Amino acid sequence: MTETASETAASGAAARAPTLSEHLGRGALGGASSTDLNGLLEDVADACRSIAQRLRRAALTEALGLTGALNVQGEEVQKLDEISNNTMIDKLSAGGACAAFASEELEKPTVFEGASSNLLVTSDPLDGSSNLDVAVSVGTIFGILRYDASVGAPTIKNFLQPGRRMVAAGYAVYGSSTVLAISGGESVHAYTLDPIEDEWYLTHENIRCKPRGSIYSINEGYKNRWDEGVRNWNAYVSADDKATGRPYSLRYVGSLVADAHRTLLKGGIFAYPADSSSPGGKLRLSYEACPFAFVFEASGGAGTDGVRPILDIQPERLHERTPLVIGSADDVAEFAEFATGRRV
Ligand code: P6P
Repeated sequence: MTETASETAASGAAARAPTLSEHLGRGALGGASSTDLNGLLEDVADACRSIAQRLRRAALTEALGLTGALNVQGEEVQKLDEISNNTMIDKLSAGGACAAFASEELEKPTVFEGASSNLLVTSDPLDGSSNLDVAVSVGTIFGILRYDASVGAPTIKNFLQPGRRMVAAGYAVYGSSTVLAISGGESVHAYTLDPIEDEWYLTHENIRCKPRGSIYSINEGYKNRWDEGVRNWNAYVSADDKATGRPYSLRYVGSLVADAHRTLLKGGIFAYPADSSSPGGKLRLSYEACPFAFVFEASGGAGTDGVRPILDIQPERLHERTPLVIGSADDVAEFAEFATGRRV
């Protein structure tokens, strides 16, 4: 006989958390919930589950190191970048819920012929891969858009939509545990992969980013490249002033997903500003900045290019870069005051 939830609880066994699939079916995405979008997210989650498995065994299967190729950005491609990208393509193609896939690893989007879908996925399949050889947390980042399928097969132009038009976004962080965070724009939920059952279970329901934190995250090694406003902000957050909770602690993993996930859960601010060597910023607008800005705004936080909301920026090119500042709303607003010179 199947125990009721109260009987399960009475027996001392905690009621099992819902799986990702169950939670999506109960409307985890809020107003964005729909059969096709829920199905696509399950395909993305399947891809992240497979990527997690490959990462854990990479050193044992000679999957670490470089392929010897350069990607469209001119960056060296790690074997696991290629494996992760192919895993995403295979899972999205098999799922049939995605019309086309744009990726950091692909110059142009991959169109899935015959898919009866108007959903587009844009992704960095394995962000932070330069950290793989030293077993530091890395991640997968994704954003989901819709396009007008009446115009026929999607083209690169269909991806060039402001992040505000995304219908869902999220990321997986492959760290001390494997956590998948998703948002439909109204809330953010995160699921932890049970490595024994190989199943995603809800572990962080309705994540809220606190209005102000006490951690800042930036590569201070570049401070001589920053403009004056950023240097003034950096001096402010690291100054000793107990009354205003300063200095903040500095935490910088050098892996966007790890730094962003910590900022979402603990509050504070992550900044990768423009600098003299990267005048347009380093991080990519469509498949790194937009998904995180979407998630942070849905959690009550903020995401800007230092001044403007990331989600309001109209992309001109698929692999366009941008400065990125994400985190607690008050911390992000304070950064903008320094960046614009309103505070010194
Ligand atoms: P830097 C990793 O290479 C990455 O793309 C992001 O994951 C990370 O936030 C950033 O670059 C780190 O860059 O210049 O501080 O090493």
